[in-house]
Amino acid sequence: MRLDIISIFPEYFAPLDVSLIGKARERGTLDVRVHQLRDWTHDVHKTVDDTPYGGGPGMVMKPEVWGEAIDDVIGEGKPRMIVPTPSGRPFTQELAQELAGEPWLLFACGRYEGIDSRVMAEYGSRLQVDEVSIGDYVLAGGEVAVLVMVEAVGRLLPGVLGNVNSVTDDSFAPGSMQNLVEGPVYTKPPVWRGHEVPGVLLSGHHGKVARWRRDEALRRTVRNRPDLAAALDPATLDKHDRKLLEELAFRVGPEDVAN
Ligand code: 6GU
Repeated sequence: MRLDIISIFPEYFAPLDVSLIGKARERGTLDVRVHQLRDWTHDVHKTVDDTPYGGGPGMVMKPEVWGEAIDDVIGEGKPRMIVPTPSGRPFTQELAQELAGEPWLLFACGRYEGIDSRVMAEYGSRLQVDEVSIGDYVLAGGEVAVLVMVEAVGRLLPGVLGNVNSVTDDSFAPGSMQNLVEGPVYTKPPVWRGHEVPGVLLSGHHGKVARWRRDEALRRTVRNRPDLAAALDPATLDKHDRKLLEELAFRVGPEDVAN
């Protein structure tokens, strides 16, 4: 997969040299190219922004420099273009899976109040363009959001993760324990500072271990993600699940307020 990233802070992407993504780049699984937007300015100050039409706070990134940069980076090619912005569609595991199936992604990182909207209109008529948000909070720029997306997408590429199962076990992966977050995990030693590993995990009884893990996943989902718990499909719950949810004073059903 080829990834192009255009930003006024290319240094932000140094982490892509390390860990799983760095290894994938060394192997050639990932071809990551980071570009300095200011290389496409023509003035001595390398200006990339200007005041917003209609007034208001902050600055808007100028369309001309973005147009020249994107034209040069893509040439005759047609990458899928991702524009990180807090006003975008939510970045989810489903979108990560979809992006992992693309041969070429172009990330256009805005700073300030965003990029002149005509840039998205222009390329939206030639490429698939998605404005994407990584969550309900505001970052100073799209760079960190792009790091998040590249890591989430990169680990899904064939051969990037050592263990194929670590992808299918993901909390939000299709076919994992649907709509449940994962429960706690333990390794040796069996007792640490007086805290014991739950005995069932040492029992060697696979059925009991699986049941315990599901119980813990349900507990944690109710406690930390009442939104996911409220959306549980009753058809995916067995009698044991229902009993546990009852004990947690959690009712499944449309009328119920979370918790
Ligand atoms: Cl993608 N960009 C910025 N600047 N802030 C965000 C975001 C993106 N997603 C959530 N907050």
